[in-house]
Amino acid sequence: MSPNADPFFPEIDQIPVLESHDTSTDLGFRSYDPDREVLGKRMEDHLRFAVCYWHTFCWPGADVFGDGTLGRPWHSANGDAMAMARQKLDVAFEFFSKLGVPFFCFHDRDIAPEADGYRESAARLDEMVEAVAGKMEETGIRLLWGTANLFGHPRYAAGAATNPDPEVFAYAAAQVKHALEATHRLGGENYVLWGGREGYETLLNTDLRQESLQLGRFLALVAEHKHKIGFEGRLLIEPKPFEPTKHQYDSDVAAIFAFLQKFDLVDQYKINIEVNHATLAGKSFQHEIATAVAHGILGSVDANRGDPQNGWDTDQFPNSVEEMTLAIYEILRGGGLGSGGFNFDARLRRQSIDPLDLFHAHVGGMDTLAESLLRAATLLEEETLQGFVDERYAGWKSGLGREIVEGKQTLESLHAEVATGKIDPAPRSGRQELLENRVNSVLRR
Ligand code: XUL
Ligand code: CO
Repeated sequence: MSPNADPFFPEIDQIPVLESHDTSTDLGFRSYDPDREVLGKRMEDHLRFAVCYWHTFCWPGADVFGDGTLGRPWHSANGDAMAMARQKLDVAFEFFSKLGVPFFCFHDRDIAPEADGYRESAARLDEMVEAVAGKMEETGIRLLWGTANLFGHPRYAAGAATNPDPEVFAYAAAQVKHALEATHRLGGENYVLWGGREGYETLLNTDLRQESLQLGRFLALVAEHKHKIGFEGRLLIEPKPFEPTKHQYDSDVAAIFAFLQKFDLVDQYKINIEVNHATLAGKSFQHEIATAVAHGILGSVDANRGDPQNGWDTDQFPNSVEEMTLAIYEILRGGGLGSGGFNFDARLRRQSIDPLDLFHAHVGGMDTLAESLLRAATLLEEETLQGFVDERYAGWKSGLGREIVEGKQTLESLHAEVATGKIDPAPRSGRQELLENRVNSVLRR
């Protein structure tokens, strides 16, 4: 905190690591222990937790039917915008430190409010980036990723890179150049592009082919600039199928992979997968992770959840060990998140107005993911599933299977072999129920 700032969370010193059955306080970790070794690596280094600046400190608790409920002092309508940004920064770093997370994430506009005109907005960002750098140095907290808000201002109503107006493309390019450089200045480990309004509301006024070319060009320019400035972090694209637009171009992992291939960008981008965006796309989070792992493009995770009865982005904190275990199992099998992490892109419910609710929410999310990591490690160590899968695909490792994938067989040669009568495959059980029981037995331990 700034030397004179009063703590915003005076009741909290540091969230303690407790024994798993300790019920003496609600605000303690029962599964998360940063130093605990899991598969030869510290828990903190597996999970690499990050708090998101936007939901946690910028969102006032408003929805389309009502005003903000959270009443944070820095949300006041008549305060000086930069003074409030500095107060928010103090509170944010107090929170990160007391919670004990190693990382945070931000949009340019989260840390520095937009002013009248580009130059003044950019100057505000520069000023706040230096203030953030000071806080990072003071606390040792690092930046998991930075990003640019290309969806809030009315100029982006019809998209940023995919806007029908090239001047909006130019404005977005300027903003991303600056946010990427700010991320670089702060030692960010990744830079995220979520396609905020890159999509359409109606096909009646939309040229899909043109917008796709624009998006391809934009992503190429960002990759080019990353190399030019020597930013060694990874570029990540975050899929979401709809909301705010009716259809978003980066709808899911498979759609982005196809897009990256078309524009020859597969080596430049990885994916930031958000749990509830997978749900909205009609996929499980496990599916999205497994698809990214299969294509070698898994980057990072935005951890939250939706509500099974609601079709919108409720951004609730994760609380299902069952769901997260299977996803983390896929992450571990794929070799982990590398320089990615678990960012809590999650917000409180509108009625959770006590500042301490922020701690309850994050502690619950961190414990859920830590417990899931432990269960996933067991699935891996005990080969609960892998042995069966290996055996199921063993035919592809040698003989006929290997010849097929290595291109040594043709339709004609395969036809000839089948016609001899030597090939007559017998169906085998997929054993789904048995495997589900095995997973449940690990979850119940
Ligand atoms: C929106 C969303 C964003 C991105 C960053 O649904 O998830 O907050 O994570 O722009
Ligand atoms: Co997100």
